Amino acid sequence: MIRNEMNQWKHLFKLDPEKPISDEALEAICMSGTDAVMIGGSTGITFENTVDLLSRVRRYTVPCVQEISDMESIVPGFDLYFIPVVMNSTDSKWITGLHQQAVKQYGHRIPWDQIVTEGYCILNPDCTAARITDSHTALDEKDVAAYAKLGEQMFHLPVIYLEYSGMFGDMDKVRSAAWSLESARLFYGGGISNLEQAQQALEYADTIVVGNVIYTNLPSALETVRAVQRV
Ligand code: 1GP
Repeated sequence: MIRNEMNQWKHLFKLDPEKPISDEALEAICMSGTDAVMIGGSTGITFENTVDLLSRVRRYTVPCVQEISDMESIVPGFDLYFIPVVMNSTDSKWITGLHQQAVKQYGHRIPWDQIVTEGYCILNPDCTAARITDSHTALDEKDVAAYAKLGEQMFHLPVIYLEYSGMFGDMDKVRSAAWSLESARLFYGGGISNLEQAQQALEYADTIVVGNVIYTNLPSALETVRAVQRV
């Protein structure tokens, strides 16, 4: 079952439906050997651009998951739905607020066996996600480790996601999160733009998420997959 397979995933490409991608580039991403393609982003996500990208990715056999940032853009037909809970947001809307509204509205139709809740800890103060969620990003290694442990042990979240979107992060913080976890998977995303950075992040993270470099340097993006083929 795909949920169990997810526990083996080491590499994800994250595609932003707002950003154009050619058929050739999309084919290269989907055929790259990545474990799954995640579709999502912080701004400009609509039902239309999400369903369009999903249908293009479905030409290939690679698993495809949606990371939901907005209730209006939820599209049926993904393999899994990743729901961020932003643990270090100062606004409860991003911790349980929107989630409660979604359950209230769609509760009877939510495919719970396809839902994967991610305990986000956003660490790049300049990224869009940090600004939108008003996250408290001035965190040291112990803070990050405590968030990771809290997410795993108190909320039983299956995934802890250290988000540095747009910059390559502090690997000491990734290590401290990794060491504090027992069973949750540790996702790392942010600024991975070449094979070496992918390898560095994989020293501690279980799964790396590669996003922006797809749009700025496709060959380098594709090279990051080699990091998991060696591990
Ligand atoms: C963004 O964590 C992902 O949500 C990946 O970050 O776009 O910086 O690769 P980049």
